[in-house]
Parts: sequence; C-alpha cells; structure tokens
Amino acid sequence: MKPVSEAAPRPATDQSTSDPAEPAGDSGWRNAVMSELSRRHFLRGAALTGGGFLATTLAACAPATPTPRWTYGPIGVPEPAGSPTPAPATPVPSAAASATPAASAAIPPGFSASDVDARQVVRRYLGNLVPALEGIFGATTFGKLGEILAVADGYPELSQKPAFMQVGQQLTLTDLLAPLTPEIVDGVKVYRLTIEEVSLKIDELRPPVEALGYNGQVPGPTIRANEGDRLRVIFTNKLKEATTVHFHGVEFDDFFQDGVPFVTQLPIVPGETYAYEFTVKSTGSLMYHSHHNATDQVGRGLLGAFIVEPKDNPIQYDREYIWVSNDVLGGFTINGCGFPATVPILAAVGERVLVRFMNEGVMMHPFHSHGFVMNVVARDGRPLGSAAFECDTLGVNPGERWDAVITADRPGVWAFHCHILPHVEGPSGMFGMVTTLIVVPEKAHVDAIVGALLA
Ligand SMILES: [Cu+2]
Repeated sequence: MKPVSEAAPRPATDQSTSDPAEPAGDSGWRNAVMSELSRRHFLRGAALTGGGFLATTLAACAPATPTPRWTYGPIGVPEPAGSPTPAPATPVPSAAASATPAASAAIPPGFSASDVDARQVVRRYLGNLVPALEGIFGATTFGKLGEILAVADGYPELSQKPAFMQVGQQLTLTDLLAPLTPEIVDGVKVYRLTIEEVSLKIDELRPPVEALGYNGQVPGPTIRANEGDRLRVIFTNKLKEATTVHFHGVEFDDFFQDGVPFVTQLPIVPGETYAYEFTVKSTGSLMYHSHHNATDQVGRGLLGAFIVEPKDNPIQYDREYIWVSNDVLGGFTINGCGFPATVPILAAVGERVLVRFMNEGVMMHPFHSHGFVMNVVARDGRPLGSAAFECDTLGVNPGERWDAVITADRPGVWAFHCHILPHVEGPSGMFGMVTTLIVVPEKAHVDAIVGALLA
C-alpha cells in the first residue's frame, strides 16, 4: 500500500485498479510496502520492550470483542463491571452532592434524594440560560419555570454555563456541527481530515472516554457539498490501527470509492493518507463513517454528517439541527454527548426547524417530539414528496437518515427524546438521548441567548 502524499493526493482508484504486483508507472510502490512492513516490525518490537507503549499497542491490536457499552446511566449510578469507560480516580459525586450544601441538604417535602438529583440534571442542562429566559418569556412564565427549578435557592448553576458548553462542544446551537471549508483545486472541492484519538467528554461530570474522531471531534466536521460537485476527501490516519471511510448513502459510479476494506480497497494503515474522489449525485442527508472494525470504530466516534444540497426543490427551513445518535461509545448520545450535556434546539416562534436524524448506533431509536408534530419530508436523503407524513414519534433504524421539519408555533421549553425509556430516564432523572426544543417569541431572542452564552 502506498500512502498518498498530501502534496499530490492520489484518488483511491489509482491504487485500487492497479495490479498490486506490478503497479504501472509507480516504481516507489514496492519500497513503500517494504517500508511499511519494517515500520510494523518496529512497532511490534517496541511493544515488546516499552511499558506504556506496550499497553497502548496491545490495546490497539486487541481482538474485536466489543463489550456492550450502552450502559451510560444517570450520574452517580456506578458503571457495570466490564464497562470500557475508565473508572474515575475518585467517585463521581451524585448530582445532589454537587449542588450547594444548602440545596443538597434541603430535600423538599415529598421529594426523595433521587428527585433532587433529577432536578439537578435539568439545572445543569439549562445553567445560566434560566436567568436569560426571564426577559424573554415574561414574568408569569418565568415565575413558573423558576418555581419548578427552585430558582429561589440561588443554586450555583444559575451563573454557570449549561452543561453542553462545559464539554467543549462548538456552540452555534442551530448549526451545531460546523461544516468543513473545502479548498478548490482545479474545480474539485478538496476536504482534508485527520483520523485521530480523542479524549471525549460525554458529560463534564464523567471521566472522558477514549474516543476516535475526525479532525479531533465527535461527530466529525460536517462535509457539505452541492449536487454535481466533484469532491476529493483526503484522510490521514493518525491512529494506531487501520481504518477505511465509507460515504453512506452515496451512489458511486466507481465502486472503488465505497470504502469497504478488502472489497473495494486496502485498509488505510497508520500514517497513511488516502483520498476518496467522486462526483456527487446522491443528495440530502448522508453520512460518512468508518467501515473497518466498525462496531468499535464507529462506536467510538468515527462518524460524521455528509450533506448534499440538491439542485432542485431543496427543503425549506429557517434553522437546522443535525442529530447524530450513537449508542455504543459511553452509552446513549446525541452528537457525542448525553443529557444534560446535549445541545438544545433553539428557534423563534413561526420558524421551521429542520432536524436531520442520523442513526450511527446499533439499535433503533424512536425520537419523540413533545408539543410539536414532525413533518417528515425525506428518508435516507430522498424526498418523500407527496408521501411526506406527520408524526410525533419517529423510529430511526441504524444507518437511516430521516429529515423532519417542525414548525415552532408556540413558545416554551419542550422535551425531545428517544422513547425507549431505558435510554433516557432512570430513578435519578434524565440522561442519554434527551434534549429540548426551546422556542422563544422573537428571532432576536435566539440571538440574545446565543450572545449571552458566548459572553
Ligand atoms: Cu433510544
């Protein structure tokens, strides 16, 4: 296998259609193979002699015997034995214990400690959004919210950023997964991504998990293009293990771009740079993800959204929210985080919110919108046209993408979650695949909230 140089990326077709025994016009190929073999021998030698390196190398080479990882529960509930999530050096405090001493000591009449925990995760989810809502919703509404959360306690989260901002998520709220800007080279849109290990915080109060990401993030940056574009997507593998990338839902003319190891290409080995090149015909909500040891690699975060704007009849919307679900790494997540560190959807009254559900997990999740009907307009990137339908609970199978438009016609804080209840709520409150749709009266309020969060 020949690494593709950064300076002159070689489309995978060059490699895949070549005779590996005698690659025409590529005299360096065999040297590259020998060099790579030598490097692997070095790695093996190093593994036998280096203590810390030994552990990491062996871990990377461990057989793929995935341990069930859909065990992410409420804060304070111990992980079952065998969970890959590293044990914290000190016990994770219960949500109640992380509140002020006065608040945690005072359990309201009729409440249990679990009820206090359940309230606490919502306090963490909203953080200092709560005082920001006072001038937006008005005294009466805010008074009720304040009573529900016991704002009068003066709990510390009132002055703290919401949990989703404490885990390093890139904040734009309505376009969470910032797109990657391509270079234009001879009319080709060139995207560059690294594939690397990432220390991922699913929630600030939990120990980080050893994840894998594209460009250091989970999900990877969104790749956006237009129908008919010629794309060259160049990946550099900085992992200790091989991988490949599959563009999910794309109809390729050249099947060697399909990213399946030993079917359409050799694995991209550590240190190698590999280019996929194709003209985009498929449109809508697509994905890209690992197709090598995928239970583990996708489960640990090698996934991202790939969105192709069609030439004709694009979906009409005012705001967009990409919702990539996963259920392996660290449990039940939306865009790499579990409640309360999930990002709320913000919209103003009257706006149409496009939610692009993308399931990168290994099980189906029925996502349920409180308060609003979802108008489902596309499945797997394909417009449903006259077959569009309405629902408030939408099952999304692994690998599927569904596009739903919600018209946010009433203000409020509306829950939005998977309806397999063990994925979202336990005795100490909500966790996992939960977020909210926060509808405010005016567009300017959305800007004000974002401004306040970033201040
Ligand atoms: Cu679920």
